[in-house]
Order: sequence, then C-alpha cells, then structure tokens
Amino acid sequence: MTEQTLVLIKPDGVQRGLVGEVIARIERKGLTLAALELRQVSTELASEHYAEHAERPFFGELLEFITSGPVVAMVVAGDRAIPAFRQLAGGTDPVEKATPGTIRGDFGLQTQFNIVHGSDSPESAAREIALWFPSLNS
Ligand code: RTP
Ligand code: MG
Repeated sequence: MTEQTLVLIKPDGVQRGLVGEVIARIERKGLTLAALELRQVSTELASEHYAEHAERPFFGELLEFITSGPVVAMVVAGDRAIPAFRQLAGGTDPVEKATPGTIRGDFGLQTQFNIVHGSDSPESAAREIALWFPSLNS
C-alpha cells in the first residue's frame, strides 16, 4: 500500500555531511521524495514534533539538539514507506539496536545523535506531515 512518512535528517546528519548518503539510500530502496526542505527548527515545532516524549528525562536535551542546527525535512512516499524507512534507519540506539547496513548502524555512536527520524506509525506520519508540511495535500 502506498503511504507517506515524515523523515528528518537531524542536525548531526546535516553537520556531518550525510544528507546525500541518506537520500541515496532512500532512493535506492525504491522510495520517492514528495517534499524536501532544509529548515532551522524552532523550539515550538520541536516540542510539538516530540510531544510524546515531553515527560521523559531527555526531553530538554532532545529539544536543544534538534534546534541546534538546520535539519532536512522530507516527505517520503512509496509502498509501506513507514516501516521501510524505519528499516533503513535501524534501531534507536545506533550501537545496541541498529545493525550494520542501516543508517544509524553505519554512522552513529550515541542514541542522542542518531542522524535520522522516521514516523513510527500511520497516525504519527499523518500528524507529523501536517505539522511539518501544512500546505501539502496528502
Ligand atoms: P525518532 O523518533 O527520532 O525517529 O527516534 P526513535 O523513534 O527511534 O526513538 P524515540 O523513542 O521516538 O526517541 C526519540 C529520540 O529521542 C532521543 N533519545 N534520547 N538519551 C536517551 O536515552 C534518548 N532516548 C531517545 C533520540 O534522538 C531518539 O531518536
Ligand atoms: Mg520516535
């Protein structure tokens, strides 16, 4: 089933020059780009985006990190795009969970600096796409 997912290349990925690498992996998988923008994230947008983690001890650090430099925000589309991108990204902890061959497994060392975000369910994807790309018709 064709679906859309919200993908972010977080500030660490942009700063380390991994934008091309991440987009190449998305395209090689067979997924397509429906929207793409380099964006400086406000604290308001970051807190909305990560609202589910508001009570977590790392929330403050997470907001600080996501707003620390530009991110690349994308809407990625294709067959089972939501789980397909989560598969490309690998688990949240780049060492303990993500395996080699995934974006996090190949390029990450710390959970906080794990390079990419991808929506985790159809409900999250709809909410996040509306939040990041309100003008997009989906
Ligand atoms: P994301 O939302 O960014 O795609 O990552 P995820 O689904 O794999 O992981 P999630 O549980 O939603 O956590 C969101 C982000 O918060 C940071 N985090 N830090 N210090 C910590 O223990 C910790 N745990 C999570 C990571 O940047 C994670 O991607
Ligand atoms: Mg998440």
